[in-house]
Amino acid sequence: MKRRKFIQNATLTGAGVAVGAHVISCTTEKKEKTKIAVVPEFPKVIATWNVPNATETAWKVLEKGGSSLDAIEQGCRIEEADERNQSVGKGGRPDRDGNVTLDACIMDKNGNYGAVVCMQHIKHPISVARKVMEDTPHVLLAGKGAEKFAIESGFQPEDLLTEASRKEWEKWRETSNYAPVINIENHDTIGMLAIDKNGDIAGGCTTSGLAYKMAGRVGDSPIVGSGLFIDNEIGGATATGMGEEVLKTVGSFLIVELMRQGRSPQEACEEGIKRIVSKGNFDNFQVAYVAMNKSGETGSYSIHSGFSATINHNGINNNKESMSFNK
Ligand code: SD4
Repeated sequence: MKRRKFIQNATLTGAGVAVGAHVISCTTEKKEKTKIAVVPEFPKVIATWNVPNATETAWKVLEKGGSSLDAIEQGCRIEEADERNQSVGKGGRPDRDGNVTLDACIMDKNGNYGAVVCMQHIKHPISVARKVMEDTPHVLLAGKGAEKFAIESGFQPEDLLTEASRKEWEKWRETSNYAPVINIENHDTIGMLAIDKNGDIAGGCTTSGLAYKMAGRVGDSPIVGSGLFIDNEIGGATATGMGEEVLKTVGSFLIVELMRQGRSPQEACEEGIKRIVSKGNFDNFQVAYVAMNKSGETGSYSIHSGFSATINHNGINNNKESMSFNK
C-alpha cells in the first residue's frame, strides 16, 4: 500500500522515475516499459558559497508554493543588498578605476533568459535581468543602456562603492598588482538553482565580477551557458570563480548536457572541472560548479579546496565544503 502511494506521488509530482539525472525505463520480460520510483527531492535550493540568508529566503518562497523563478530573484537579492558581501551588489569591489560594475542573469523554466552586464549604480541587477527577460524583446543589456532601462523601470540609482570597498581599492592602487585571490572570502558571487513544488527549475547568477578587473571586463556570470544554464527537461548548473576559464569551456551548458547524457549532477560537475584543469595551469585560480537535476539531486565540485555550497531542503540550511580536484 505504502509502495503504491509512493509511486503515485512520484508520478504526480512530475518527478517521474529517476535514477541519477534521468527518468529511465526498464524493459520487462514481456518487453513492456515499467517505471521505477525514486523519491523526488523538491522543493529545494542550492547556491554557491555560504549564503544561508539567501537560501532561506528562497526556500520560504518555495515552501509557500511560489515559483522557482521568484525564489531565485528573492534569494539573490539578499546577497546583492548585503554590503558585507564584497563580490555582489552594493559593496562589491570595484574595477581598477574605482567603479562598481555589476553582472547578473536569470533563467526560467521555459528557457527564457535575461541579463545585464557592466551595469553601474543599481544594487539589484538580478531584478533588472528579470525585467530584461520579461519586459523587453532582448536578452542582454550592457552598461549605460542597462542602467537607463533600470531607471526607467523604477530602480533607484545609488552609489554602490562602500567605504570598506573604497579603502581596499585605494590600498590596492598602491601596487596595482592584478592577482585575483583564490576563495577570496566566504561570501562570493552567488549562483543559485531552485526547484519548486511543481518540479520546475530556474536559476540566477549575480556578481560584481573580479576585483580590480579592467574597465568593461565581463566574466561568465551573466553569460548564458557559462555562468548559468537551465534546461527544465534536465536540470541546471551555475558557476563561480575565474570567469575567463568558465567562459572558455561554456561550463554550465556543458554540465547540463552531461546530465542529459546520464551523468549525475555530481559527476557532471566533476567533468566540468576536469575540462578546465586538463588545459594545464590551474594553480592560481579557482572555479566551482553546482548543479541540480529534475529530481532535485544536487552536486558541487571545485578545482581547489575551500569552496562550499549551501543547500536548503525542508527549511534546513546545510553548508558544507565541496569535494575538489586539487585536495
Ligand atoms: C567572474 N565568476 O566575474 C565571476 C567572479 C566570481 O567568485 O565568481 N568570483 O568571473
